[in-house]
Amino acid sequence: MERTLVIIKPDAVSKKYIGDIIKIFDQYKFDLVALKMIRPSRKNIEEFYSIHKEKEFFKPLVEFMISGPIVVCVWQAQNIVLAVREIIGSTDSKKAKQGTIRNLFGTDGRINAVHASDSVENANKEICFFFEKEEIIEN
Ligand code: FUP
Repeated sequence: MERTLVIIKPDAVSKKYIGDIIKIFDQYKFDLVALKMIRPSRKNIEEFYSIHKEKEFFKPLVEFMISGPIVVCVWQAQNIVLAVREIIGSTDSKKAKQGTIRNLFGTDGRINAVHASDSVENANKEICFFFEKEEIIEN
């Protein structure tokens, strides 16, 4: 069984897409095992995206991610990590396949509605980054 971290980003929260996005994952019968709405600190987001700290888009990315509340959630199912990456679509919402979450709810290469872990290894790190063990439901 795998788990993955999904972030509903500030654009999707402010546009009232939280319910639509959760419903999509529910329809796949994935299990929601943790969920909270937070206002992440600048330091938090800089650390979360530290792999991109030398990139020219780092500063605007951080500003965007702290521009409003976000929803962080953990979903569980067999082989879920790659499945969710397919369901969200490619990074740039303008290029994301039709029907993917980024295509439906995102705007461009930065304002793209959601984040999802890109590997099992990163999923485990990202889940620990946002959640204490006690906050995750053990089935
Ligand atoms: P992804 O794993 O699809 O979220 O993509 P990346 O890890 O490559 O990028 C992380 C975030 O950086 C993206 F969600 C949006 C932002 N980004 C930009 O703002 N500009 C870019 O050119 C690439 C990524």
